[in-house]
Amino acid sequence: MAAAAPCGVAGQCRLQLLVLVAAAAAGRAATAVRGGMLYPRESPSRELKELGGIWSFRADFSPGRDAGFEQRWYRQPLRQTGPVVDMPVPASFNDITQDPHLENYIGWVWYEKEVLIPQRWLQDDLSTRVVLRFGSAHYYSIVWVNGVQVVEHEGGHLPFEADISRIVQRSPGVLCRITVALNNTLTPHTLPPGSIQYMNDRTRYPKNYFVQNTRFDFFNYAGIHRPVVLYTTPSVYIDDITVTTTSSESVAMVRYQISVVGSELYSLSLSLRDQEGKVVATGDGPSGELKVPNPNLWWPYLMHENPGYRYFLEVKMQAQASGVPQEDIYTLPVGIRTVHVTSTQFLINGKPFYFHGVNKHEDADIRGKGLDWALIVKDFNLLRWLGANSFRTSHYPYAEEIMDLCDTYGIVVIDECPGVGIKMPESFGNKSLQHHLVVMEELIRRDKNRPSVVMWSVANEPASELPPAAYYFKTLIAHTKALDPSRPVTFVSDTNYAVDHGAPYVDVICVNSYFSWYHDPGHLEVIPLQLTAQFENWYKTYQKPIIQSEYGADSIPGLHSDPPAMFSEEYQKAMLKEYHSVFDKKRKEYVIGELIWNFADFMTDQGTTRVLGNKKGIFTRQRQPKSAAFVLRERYWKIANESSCVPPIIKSHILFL
Ligand code: BDP
Repeated sequence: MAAAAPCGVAGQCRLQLLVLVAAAAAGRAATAVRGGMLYPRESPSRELKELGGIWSFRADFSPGRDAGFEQRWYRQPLRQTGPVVDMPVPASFNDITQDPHLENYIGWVWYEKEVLIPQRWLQDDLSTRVVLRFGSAHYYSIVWVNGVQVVEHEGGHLPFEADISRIVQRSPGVLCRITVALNNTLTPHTLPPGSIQYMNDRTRYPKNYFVQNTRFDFFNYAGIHRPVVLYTTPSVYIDDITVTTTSSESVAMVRYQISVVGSELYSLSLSLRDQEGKVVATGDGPSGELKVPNPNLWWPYLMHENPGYRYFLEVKMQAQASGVPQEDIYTLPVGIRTVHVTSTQFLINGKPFYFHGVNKHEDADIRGKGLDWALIVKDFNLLRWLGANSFRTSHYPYAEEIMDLCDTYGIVVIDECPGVGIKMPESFGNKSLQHHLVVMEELIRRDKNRPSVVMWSVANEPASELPPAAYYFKTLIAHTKALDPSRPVTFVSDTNYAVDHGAPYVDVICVNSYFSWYHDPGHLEVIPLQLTAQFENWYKTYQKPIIQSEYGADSIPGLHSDPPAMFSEEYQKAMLKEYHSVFDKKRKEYVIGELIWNFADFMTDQGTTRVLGNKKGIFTRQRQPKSAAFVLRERYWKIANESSCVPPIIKSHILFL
């Protein structure tokens, strides 16, 4: 990625400084994440207003990318500061215009939307709390409402919000102006990390030329990627709910913990309803246990005829605030399931679970990483057509809307944080680690109640052979387990088993390998030997179950070659089959899963090994199947049907789908 930065040395410094100063400040403020991050849902006490659509947009092309701050663009309508363009939200900004400078832009961009706050939200003198929430924005965000800064957040892929009640109360009836400054610069201490490289050789580069270097293999799309909403709660409100579940054959326990903000004087009542709306358990108080007789467990797709069963926990809070009665109601979907790991198995509800699934990306033409309902539903239909029961959120947390559908359909998730491309030694220092801990806190706060999430992944392919990786992963994994003792933790490794300093701390070994692709290219015949040795070495060293968390080959749809040659559809198929024959031997022992790289082709930086992106998808970027998709489909359905847990009815789904 390259961008001309027409600025002097001072300007160059300012560009980096803005990010670094802001990031450091956020790190200090947020070492422990405060408050809950409940997904905004309407209820009798809560209203919701979506702010998606067209926003005003301006990239700051000034020398130091800092004109917006110097001229305080947030103080006035953005259009009065200079030329603006229309920008869709949610979407990445990169591919929306015809301007190549914007596609590869690095630095601050500005978004703005004017919204009318419903009169009734302002009528009751602050007993209605108005919250502005961003599902995610990449990477560093500062938000103002009517010129007043309300929140600052580091990191894409995770939500953040601000209570804006006081600001909107001040000017009822007037359009409320939301301004967002967003910076996509990645530094050695961001997640993912990156570095800005200034090209100072004036014989080869124009003045002030710099590039953003990264060590990950997807395009660093930026923008307001997920829904922006305004929602209300009473001023005394349900801030957070945590549930964990245990079960035996005839009874399940749903343990809960609830935090309320705004008053010490409140009462809580809970009722758990089944899918028919029947109350199956009730409770009260901020913590306790609900006993569910004859529970319907949450089962993965293809493991049960009714996968993804969820109960609904209605939490009702009643309080007095300044003598005025207040009531807040929030309903949380709850799946009852357990997860256990042994030295050879991954158990869901006590039954062995084999991950036959995919790795994905949030990626599509035009919208980049922006949330798109049509794409989301299409992808779930393709996953189910394929017979995939799981995916890893490679390489960052996916939208909450996607996670909801995983819960609903029973698609099992390995939930990965944006710890991808951690290769530089300085990215293993304390500053990076502190931020990584905060990111795990934010991720767990967001996804802790999701039955689909069965394991956390704290990183993908870090340089775990470096000595500081030992302390880094020991601390990171211990922190993750302390935050959520109910789920196993892993990270995904491509380091040699003998020198991996992080592997001692994981519950499940996740290994990526590209035999006959990046190593011994074209030599499919080496796969059985090398893959068998890979599994045996890891198992001998750690006695932990293993997931093949990535394997794959690029193929250009329509490119054919027999005998198979690299980049043809035949080669991709042949490579999969060689891997599968080893999986079939080792899954009888301790291999507990296989996740293809990748579900669909996706965009990357330009490079000599990428042809308009990474082509290891079994579907094209437009979601059309390559030949490999049919190989995988046959295999996944066969595995599902062989499993003793699958009742015959599942078989008929093959015809249906
Ligand atoms: C793996 C990375 C993944 C890449 C893939 C590839 O984890 O992000 O896209 O290789 O090169 O090493 O296709």
